Amino acid sequence: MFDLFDDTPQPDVVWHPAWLAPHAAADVLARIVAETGWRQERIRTPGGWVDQPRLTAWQGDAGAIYVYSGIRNEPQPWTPTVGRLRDAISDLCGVRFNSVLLNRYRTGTDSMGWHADHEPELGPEPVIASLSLGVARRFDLRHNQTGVVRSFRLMSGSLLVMQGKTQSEWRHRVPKEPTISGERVNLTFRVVTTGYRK
Ligand SMILES: O=C(O)CCC(=O)C(=O)O
Ligand SMILES: [Mn+2]
Repeated sequence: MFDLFDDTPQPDVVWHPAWLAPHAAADVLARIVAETGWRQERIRTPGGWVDQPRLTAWQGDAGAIYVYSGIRNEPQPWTPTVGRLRDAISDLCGVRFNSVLLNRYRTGTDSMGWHADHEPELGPEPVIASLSLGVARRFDLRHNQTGVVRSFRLMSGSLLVMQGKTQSEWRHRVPKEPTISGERVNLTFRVVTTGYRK
């Protein structure tokens, strides 16, 4: 509920908790799991190379190359289901998304650590639309300056649009929840400047 006297920081997000109905979200999840070319990427840590704790895929328009954590992502072509979601979510947001990162959290022990999506090819105030499918997981946003944390429970079919200074002034993560056994797939639709990376 809005509190007129609460001046603690709030991230610039728009949340649609039930953008897709549960049955539609389940149908979309099954299609995306089957259509996608999932990859197990490895990342360098102080202790050596390790598997990322999730599977990923990058789809987009030709030339929408995205580099993060030292991984160069050449886009795979849009699959039919993801292309339809891109069109609907682009209409909703008034932004023509040209790429999407798919993350597949196989169980509650798959996760994503604190980070911001602030690579230069995303521009200074990116609009990133995050669609969740499958088991509900916690999503935390932490304000860089104050440490204030805002938590969401991202349910199947929910759409969280991050915009404005959400990437420059906040970090976000999907923490491990070892008691959860179900699978979750998340899609973050993005606009990357094409031609930025060769
Ligand atoms: O799985 C999520 O909800 C977040 C994914 C995310 O932060 C990302 O893809 O950059
Ligand atoms: Mn992110």
